[in-house]
Parts: sequence; C-alpha cells; structure tokens
Amino acid sequence: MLENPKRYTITAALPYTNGPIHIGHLAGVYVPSDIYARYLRLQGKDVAFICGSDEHGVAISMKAKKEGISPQEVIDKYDAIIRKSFVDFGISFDNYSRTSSKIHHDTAQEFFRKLYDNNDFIEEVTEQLYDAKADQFLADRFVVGTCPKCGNEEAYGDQCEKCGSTLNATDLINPKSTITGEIPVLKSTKHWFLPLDRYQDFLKEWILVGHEKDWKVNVLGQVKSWLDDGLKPRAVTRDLDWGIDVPVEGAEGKKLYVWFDAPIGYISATKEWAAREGKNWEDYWKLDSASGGTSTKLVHFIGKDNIVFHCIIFPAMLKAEGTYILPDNVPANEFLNLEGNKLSTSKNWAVWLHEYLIDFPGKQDVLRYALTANAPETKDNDFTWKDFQARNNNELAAVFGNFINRVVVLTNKYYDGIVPQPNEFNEVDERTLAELKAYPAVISSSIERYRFREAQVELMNVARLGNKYLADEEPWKMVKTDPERVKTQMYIAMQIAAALQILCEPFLPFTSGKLVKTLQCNVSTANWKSVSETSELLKPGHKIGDAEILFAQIEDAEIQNQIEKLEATKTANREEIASNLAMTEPQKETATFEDFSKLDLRVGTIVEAEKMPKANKLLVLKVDTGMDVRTIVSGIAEHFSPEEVIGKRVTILANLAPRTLRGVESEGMILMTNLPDGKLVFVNPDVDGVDNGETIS
Ligand code: B3M
Ligand code: ZN
Repeated sequence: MLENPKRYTITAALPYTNGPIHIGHLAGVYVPSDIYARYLRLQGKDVAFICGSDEHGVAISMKAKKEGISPQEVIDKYDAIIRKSFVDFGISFDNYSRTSSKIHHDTAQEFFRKLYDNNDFIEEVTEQLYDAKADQFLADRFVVGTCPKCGNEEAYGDQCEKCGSTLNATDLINPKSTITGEIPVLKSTKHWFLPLDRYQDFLKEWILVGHEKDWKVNVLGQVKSWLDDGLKPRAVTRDLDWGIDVPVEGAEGKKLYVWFDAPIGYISATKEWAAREGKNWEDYWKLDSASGGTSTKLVHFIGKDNIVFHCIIFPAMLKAEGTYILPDNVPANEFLNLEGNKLSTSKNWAVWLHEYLIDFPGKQDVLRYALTANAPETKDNDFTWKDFQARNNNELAAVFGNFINRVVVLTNKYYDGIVPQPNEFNEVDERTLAELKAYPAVISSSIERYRFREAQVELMNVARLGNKYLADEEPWKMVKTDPERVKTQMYIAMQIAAALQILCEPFLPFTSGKLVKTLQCNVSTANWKSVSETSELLKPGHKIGDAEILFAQIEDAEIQNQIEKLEATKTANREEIASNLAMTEPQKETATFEDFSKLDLRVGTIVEAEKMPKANKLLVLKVDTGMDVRTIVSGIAEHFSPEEVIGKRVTILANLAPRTLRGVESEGMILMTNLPDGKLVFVNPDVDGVDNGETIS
C-alpha cells in the first residue's frame, strides 16, 4: 500500500449509457467513491476524481436495436440522464467525461498502437461464433449460453456475471444468438489478442503477495481463482459496427473490444480535466521517470462483476505499455438487491436515481445514508423501502437532526444565537471534548480501509455523544438554577455541532452545506484535522443562524407508494411479457402455421376505461370485440388516462385464457408496442372502417 501519496487518482466505473443509474450502481460504486474523494479533499489532498459514460460495446448496440434508434441517439439520451442525475445527487467528480469523445478515441488508439508496435499482441485468425441469419459475428452480449465454469445459462460471450469469469464466446456451452435466437456457426476472422498468460507471474506476485494484506478478501478471492485457472490470451478487438476503430492496417471493420477501451477512459478523462485545470495529467497516471516509482495513489471503485477487468486485464495492459502506475487498491463491492430480488434493468426492478430525485426532492442525503448503512461491502445486501424510512426517521432525524436542532434552538433562545463564553470545564466537559477530538482518527481509520459503513456508524456516534451530553447535563433545567454552568454546556454542545458539520460532509454533503448556513461556519478553516487539533471550532461571540429541520419524517404513505410502484412493475412485467408476445427479444422459436392459426387476433374498440384501484400501471377496459363486450386489464395506465383510450381501435388477442388480475378477470390482451422513449402505443389497423370483430391474419 502506498504510504503518504502526494496525490490521488480515484476512478469510478464508467456507467454504460444503455440505461439510467439505479441504487445498485450508487451503493456499489458511486457513493463510496464520493465519500472517499470528499474525505481526501477535507484532508487537503490533491485529488482527481474521475468518471464518464461508457459508450461503446454491444450493450449500446442492443439497446439501439431495441429502441429502433441509432447507437449515437442511445448514448446521447442516457449520457444526459446519467450526467444530470450524478450532479443532482452530489457525486462530486472532478471530471465526468464520455468515451465517445475525440480525446478518448485518440488516447485509446494511441495506447493500442503502442502495444501493437511493441509486438505485445498476438495477431491470429480464429474461428469465432457467427450468426448467419443476422450476418454478424457474435461477441459479448450478442451471444448467450451456459457458463463452462458455473453452469449459469445466461452467461455472455465475454463474461459470466454470476461467477465473474471472463470468457471467450467459443467457451460457451449451447450458445445462442441474442439477435435472432439462432444457433451460431463458426467462421474465421482475424483479431488481436492480449497475451494475458505472459503476465500470470507478474500479476500473481503483484496482487496475491504484494496486496495480500490490503486488498479486500472478495477481490483477492476472484483474482486467485482466475490465476489458479491459468490466464489465456484474450481478444481485444471485435467485428462490430459500433466502437473505436482498430488503428492498424488490415483491421477494416474491426473495433476495439469495449473492455480494452473503457478503462483507458479513466486516462482520457484525466487528460481532459488536467488540460482544463492547467495540470499535468501524467502526474496522475505515469510512473516517475527518474525513480520508476510513484507518489500517486490510484484507486478503482467498481462492482464485483468488473474485478477481472480492473485487476487482471487493465493492469496487464498498463504493465505492457510500461509507463503507467498500477492501482493501489480496487475495493470492489458486492451486489445490492432490492426488496429481496436482484436489481434488473430489463425487468425495471430498480429504484432509478433520476426518479428518486423527483419522488424525494431534497432527500439526497437520506438515500446516501441508507445505501452506505447497507452497503454490500463484503457480501450482497438488500435495500428495502422500510429500512430507508427507518434510517431516516430513527437515525438521521431522531439522532443527528434532533441534536443539531436542540443546540441551535437553545443557543438562539438563551443567547440570541451568540456562542457563549464558557466557564471552567468540569471532568465531564473535558472527557466529552477529548472524545470528540478522537473521532476524526476513528472515522479516518475506517475510510482509509474502504469500510464506509463502519465509518458512517462512527460519524453517528459523534451525534450520539452530543445527545448524551445534553441529556445528562439538561441545560433546559439548569438554566433556572445555574445559568453560568449552562454557558459552558452550550459552548461544548456547539463544538460538537460544528465538528459534525465537518465530519459529515463526505457522507451527507447536502446536510453539511445546510449546517454551514445554520452555524455560520467558516468553511476555509473547516477541515478534517481542525476537529482533532482544536477543541474550539466556534469561538465565544460567534453568531449562528436559525434552526431548520434537517430531516423531515418520511411517512408510511410515501413508502407504500414506492412499494406499490415496484409491485406494479412486477404485475406489468408479467402483463407486458404476456401481452407483448411479438415484442419479446430474442425472437421465440419458430412457430408453425398451425400455432399461428390458434391465435384469434381481432380488431376491437375500447368502449369503457377506468384505473385499477391501487395499481399504478393497470387500466380496466371494456372492449367491443364484435363478438361481445368484454373486460381486459392492460398495463398501460402510466402511458394513457382512461379518457384517452375510450373509442380507441385496438388489436386484441381474443382467445387467450382468462386471467384474474387484482380480482378482475381479464379476457384477452391488447397488443401494444413502444416508441423509442419507451412510451407504449397501440398496435391497431391503420385505416378506419374495419369493423370490430374483423379477424387479423
Ligand atoms: N461500463 C460497467 C458495467 O460493467 C462498465 C464499467 C467500465 S469501467 C472502465 O456495468
Ligand atoms: Zn459462471
């Protein structure tokens, strides 16, 4: 572990721009990395906190196909959503860039070219999976199959997310194209391979020996299993139409593998930032040319599914290139689940950051706190809305907010907001101040070991120290009998409040900002060390501001609303999966004509419509099918009001077995499709005049 580094390069995994940010990303990567960066800045350290959108790769191409738009439109849409949501949530990147930028394309191609000119790649024609129907090679998420290591049947061509293994597509058992569902064939194609096997010994020594003591057990475990399996050459180019061109002759139509270019995105984003700030980017990434050592601590914050790329592949690339530093730590977190189920973008089983910010305005710190309190630092953990409410009401409001409120209200009431001149300290006062001055080192010790849950508990213990002091001293009673003693009590309580304003900043930045206003703190001197070096953060005579409620109660109804929103997602998912038969990707297995002739598709008209009570997504419709007027429940309530759909011509699947949804029997399905922005629209005859009941064939 690098002792006393001169500067820090902190990277947070670049989110794919194929969807918004959800609480799993926040808990795994962005909240812990932001706590760490803010903490270091409070120490006066030189920090480059770097991130950006990951805009290449098959995930983007698949999203584009699904939404019927171009990859560029996909990345522009989600880069904007992600970028804004990070700013609104207070993730304090020094630079948030994007890998579609020119500076990144140039940096990645330069990096590749240097390794190529150094003969660090193996250039080889191999047999790769090919989808003859789509006329496309199948790499990464274009192919799915059974993982040879753990048996997971939904492993991708480059990685199994279940056991974390990196794979070559040809390793998959029973591979299937996710474009057409076809069984792929093998076809020759040339690629450039990074000979990871050449770095086996170096990686073993550097990680399993060099970092045995300071890297997390879950990270060392994964790295060890790959090294024990023996590293193999890995293709770092692809046959794709979206990505960064391979900058060598004979590579027409080839792109850099996204996991080759993306980590280089940290470097290009640092370059971009350094140019803007008048700094030298090489200070943050390069070995010291004289000593060959480094005074920069590089830390990668990631989720566990990215360990192999940040501990094996990227370090091997940096080692091969020869002039870069290596990560000092990769404190990967495990996964966060939601209400007992795995977070799922495709099933919309998630709490989306941009939606949270709308549903809970001004409550960024509540989510930061709840996610840190439940952070999956050593094992997968679960987020529940009930716990979120309890963390706010029973901890933030009842402990932290309550302490601050009492100190501010009493100081305003007794001394018109002026910090009083204390009298002589007694033994309790001395002990309390001594305990307070010890907390910065206690919290630092946890943060420096990437134990943010533990660090946050210690932060709350500072508020508990304040509450205990006031509860034991009872200034509100003492003020009648010994007002001079109360001056000392309120002076000490005020020092604890001022310490909280500083110590809470990495965890609760918005609350810390409110306290600057309430306590009228001088932020230029408010740094981490000041809490332990001086026990007088606010001097007698200092005037504070008025009290404000830091953490309003979160009511049951708000939580119930979120839980129902999730439940409706489950129902609508079932409904959507059931009703959008033609939309499910990949295409289902071939249907015979007999299969098709069983489906009774008809034209109908919606004649009545009403919202399903207590189900955000469902409408109860009466549909004139030409044969009868029947009830059909449809998951379209978030896209259409009842009034909007009455009179609508629709296509219905009339002979689907009836199902009961929330006590209402639904006889049939309305066929819908999506606009690129995800809005549902009706699939219906594009001409008027077709009678209800007319069959569709
Ligand atoms: N885009 C995140 C993921 O695998 C991936 C991280 C890249 S960091 C260089 O979801
Ligand atoms: Zn696996």
